[in-house]
Amino acid sequence: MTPASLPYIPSAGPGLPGRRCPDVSPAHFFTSLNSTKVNLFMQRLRYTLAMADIAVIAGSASDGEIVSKATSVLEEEGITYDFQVLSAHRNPEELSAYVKNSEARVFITVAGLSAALPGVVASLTEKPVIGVPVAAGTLGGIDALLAIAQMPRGVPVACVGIGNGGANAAHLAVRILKA
Ligand code: AIR
Repeated sequence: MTPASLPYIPSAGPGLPGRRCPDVSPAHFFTSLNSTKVNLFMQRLRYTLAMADIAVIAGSASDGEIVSKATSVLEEEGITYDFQVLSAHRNPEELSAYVKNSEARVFITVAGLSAALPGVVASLTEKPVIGVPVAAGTLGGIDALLAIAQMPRGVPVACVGIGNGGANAAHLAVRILKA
């Protein structure tokens, strides 16, 4: 797709240029702008959305397939959730702010490779954290599984399986909510 063939998005306010963007969703539009005001707005919006019972966080948009296995179960069960893509390695500050301000009662965290996300979330909250390993690289998800399961004492993460992990994470979260 050439830039000229992309949809044109008009300026969001004074000083912000209009631009051509491959993804016209509001979330992508706002995050793609490097403006303190807009980022602040996004941060507030995230906190508002964080009023859901469950927070689902993925390390990357590329984890979407596994995330949807979890969110499908939550939707079937009628459980409210908020979904964010926040990497422990790429967005540590945003992740910390989001977790600390979240009203969610359980966190479902999805990551592949050197999957620090579940452990980092568990270090930021005392609420239950479920980690879902993703088969993202050459090691078939074993790397993520071990990173999620081998947590130091006092920082627990409930680790589900590589294959059916997305769905089971949601089922476990629902059981925790009902306990
Ligand atoms: N990841 C992202 N930040 C830290 C890690 N470990 C994981 C994502 C994804 C994989 O790395 O959760 O499973 C590849 O991410 P990407 O964005 O390169 O496709």
